[in-house]
Amino acid sequence: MAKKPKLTHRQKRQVSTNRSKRLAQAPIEHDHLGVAQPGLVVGRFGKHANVEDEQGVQHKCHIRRTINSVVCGDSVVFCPSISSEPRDLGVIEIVHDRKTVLTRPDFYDGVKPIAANIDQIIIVSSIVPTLSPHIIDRYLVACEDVQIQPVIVVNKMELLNEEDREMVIELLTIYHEIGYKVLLTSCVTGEGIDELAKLLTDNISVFVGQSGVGKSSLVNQLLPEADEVVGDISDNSGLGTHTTTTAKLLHFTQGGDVIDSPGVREFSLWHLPEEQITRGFIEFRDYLGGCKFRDCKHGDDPGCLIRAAVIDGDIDEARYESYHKIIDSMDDKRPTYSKS
Ligand SMILES: Nc1nc2c(ncn2[C@@H]2O[C@H](COP(=O)(O)OP(=O)(O)O)[C@@H](O)[C@H]2O)c(=O)[nH]1
Ligand SMILES: [Mg+2]
Ligand SMILES: [Zn+2]
Repeated sequence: MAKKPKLTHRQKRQVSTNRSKRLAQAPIEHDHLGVAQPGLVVGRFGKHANVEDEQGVQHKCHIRRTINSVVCGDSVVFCPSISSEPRDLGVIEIVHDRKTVLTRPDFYDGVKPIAANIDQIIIVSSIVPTLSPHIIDRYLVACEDVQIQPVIVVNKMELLNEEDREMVIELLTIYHEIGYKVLLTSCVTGEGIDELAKLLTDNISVFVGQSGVGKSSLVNQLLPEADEVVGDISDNSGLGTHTTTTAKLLHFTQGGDVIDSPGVREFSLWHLPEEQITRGFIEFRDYLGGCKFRDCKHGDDPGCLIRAAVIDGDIDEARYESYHKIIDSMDDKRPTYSKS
């Protein structure tokens, strides 16, 4: 495939202006539309979206073509269809500014939004085969980048004996110390489920984590329609996940919402610049700007404050190693593109 020519900002603006002018001239069908009202986007598929009104009723809607993007979690103004004809849809008129936005890197379009107004990201890990703090660290960096509060959940805890349990708790102490919420859960014994439910109440959350750690199982415990997410698009099918971002927002029984989609689960950090990864280790922030050299890599560079803090025991050594492992892996993770 030919490489897409890069448009300048001026060119992009021109295209956008022309498009808006053309669409403004297009006739708008109003006959079947009711009064404009607030709504929440709970489903997104193809050119349509499902919007929930304040009574909890869902309306299938078109999206005004002048609107840049609509994703699950968006707060909108929409006109429902008042016609009895099923093919007459409502229309989303306005998308309110987003508090937060979860994005996905896309080669053609840069960074694409996949979900909006998320309050917290539940990072789920499991103690089988082994707990990987490094994977938790990767997710934490991504959460810090989008500035959404993370919660660390370690699931399948009932599989551990007392001794191993102590070890896992010890391993997680560092996360607690640097300010993160940590929750131990089990879908088998119910450990931590009430606490998790409390954290989810009044928030829009997303669950991320590797396949098999128990994300669906945890979500299902708290949904009124328990089989809503079971048998969902396979986490590891790898099929179509780059072309579609079908997402849905579901309500928990005790309050709070979850947004689920393959795109959300893919949420990763290969597109981040190095400085952003450094800032993603929140306990490093106190030292940033203090290293002797401006381009310090925080390795064995002379006069590195971060390394000094590790030696002094003020920064956890495992987190420091994790940081370098991420930096080292970044080049491999950027997909090679030009081959196609
Ligand atoms: N022993 C144990 N197994 C669990 C627990 N939670 C989930 N599982 C099992 O782990 C497997 C993967 O769970 P699933 O929810 O599909 O994980 P997902 O890929 O992260 O959505 C399933 O066989 C679940 O029954 C738990 O707390 N303890
Ligand atoms: Mg699942
Ligand atoms: Zn340094």
